[in-house]
Amino acid sequence: MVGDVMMSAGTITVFGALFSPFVRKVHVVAEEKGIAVQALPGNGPAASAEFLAASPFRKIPAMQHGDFTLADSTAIATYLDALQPTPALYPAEPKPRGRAVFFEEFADTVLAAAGGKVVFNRVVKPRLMKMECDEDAVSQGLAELVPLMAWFEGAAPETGWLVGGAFSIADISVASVFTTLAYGGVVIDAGTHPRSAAWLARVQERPTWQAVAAREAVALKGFL
Ligand SMILES: N[C@@H](CCC(=O)N[C@@H](CS)C(=O)NCC(=O)O)C(=O)O
Repeated sequence: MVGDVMMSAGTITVFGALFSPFVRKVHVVAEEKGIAVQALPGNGPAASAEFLAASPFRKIPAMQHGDFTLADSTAIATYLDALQPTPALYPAEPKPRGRAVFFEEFADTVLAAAGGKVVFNRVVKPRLMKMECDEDAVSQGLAELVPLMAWFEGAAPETGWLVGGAFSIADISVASVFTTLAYGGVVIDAGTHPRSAAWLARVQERPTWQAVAAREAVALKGFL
């Protein structure tokens, strides 16, 4: 929830643009938990002292909660899950918990790295940096995505969520990377990847996701 709706955890400040899968992940986690978010810009020539204090390596997202600061989406999601335990987004049982973190890592490392080559070159470079798209890098990213998306199609559930029957950080993390990939023209083909496409639609239909998507549309107006 955004704005003046005060919950028990109070308001957190999240630095960074919602275009980033890692920033979106943190916003959705907060939304699921009813934690109010103040969204502020992250890195750049005019980076604030507050952002720099929260993010030692100038990466987004970073977070401030009172006098506590933290960087990295997984660290922030873990913090928020402990701060506001319901609904739990990291399963408590050992096997689903491990599996959920595995999906989170899949999203944040291999999937984001491959997809990032496409999105960075097709969107960030031309629109933000006024640089030319490197088509070779795009082709490499697209080629790397093929086996990853094939694997994910086998892992995606026919119904419900990725891990243990409950919506979790696994769903948020992977869906957030696919959402950013769509900005770069990488859209899951429902014909060849029906389970993945249906699962992504389920995630993106959630009211919490929709709330963040509405803020994202406003924040990115004029950029995309
Ligand atoms: N593992 C980090 C990754 C953060 C990250 O790489 N963010 C990118 C934006 S998507 C960034 O800040 N890039 C700017 C840079 O590398 O200087 C997380 O989950 O938060």
